[in-house]
Amino acid sequence: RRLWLSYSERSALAKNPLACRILQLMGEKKSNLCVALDVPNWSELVRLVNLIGSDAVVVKTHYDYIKDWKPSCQDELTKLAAAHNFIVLEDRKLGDIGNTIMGQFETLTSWADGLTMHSICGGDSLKAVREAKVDSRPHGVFVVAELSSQGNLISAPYTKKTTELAKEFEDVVAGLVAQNPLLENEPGFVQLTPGVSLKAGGDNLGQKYVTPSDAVLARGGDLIVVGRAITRSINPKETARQIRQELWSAYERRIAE
Ligand code: BMP
Repeated sequence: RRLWLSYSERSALAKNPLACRILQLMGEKKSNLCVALDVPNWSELVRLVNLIGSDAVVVKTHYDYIKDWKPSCQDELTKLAAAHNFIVLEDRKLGDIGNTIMGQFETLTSWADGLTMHSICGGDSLKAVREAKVDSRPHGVFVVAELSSQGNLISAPYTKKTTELAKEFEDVVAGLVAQNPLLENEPGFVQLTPGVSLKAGGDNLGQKYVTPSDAVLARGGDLIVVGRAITRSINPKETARQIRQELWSAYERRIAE
């Protein structure tokens, strides 16, 4: 069962190379923290990466959130990723016909290791990812099966169909973006779980939060996305360390069960 095996054991079971690399790095770094750096300027992103990059396994970007993003940021981010040993996930949430997805995937993987995508266009959009011409580094997609926001339009059948697509395209799908332990018998997939903060609650635009330990233990998350709880903290480094610690001890409890 996915939830009871260690990340290192699971890395050998992953069919997608990026899932394999993420699971391996989680075991090595002893971290299951993915930090979401939704900040307005590139300099702020660099400042935060230098503070917390070593605590995170994955840095999640929305490059179009950054007002002064320019092509040179791509190389700089690659260098920062090498220096702090993290993986770059661009949360672009692709969702279009196969041909469009193919072009977007080829362009964005020149700097991002992984991308998020919606399953709304069905199997051919994943076939496009499979057929895209990319370099030899490990790449993959995280497919949105569930969303953390209140009132979102994803239905139970959509979630179920998305999990089936993930299995059908296990070579290109690194995992699911999800709020619940889907794919419980599939240890090779990584569950990416956002909507996590120090306290349960939400923001005033529909985001909903669970605590770090609930994200891992109740929600089945493997790689936990934390954004503003860290980036807007008075002491981002200290907060990242605290959350990292809470996430890792919840994981250790989970595999010990
Ligand atoms: P924050 O922790 O500041 O609320 O940020 C959460 C991050 O995760 C954002 O970058 C958001 O785009 C992303 N996200 C989410 O919050 N819920 C989802 O269901 C899927 C996401 O990608």
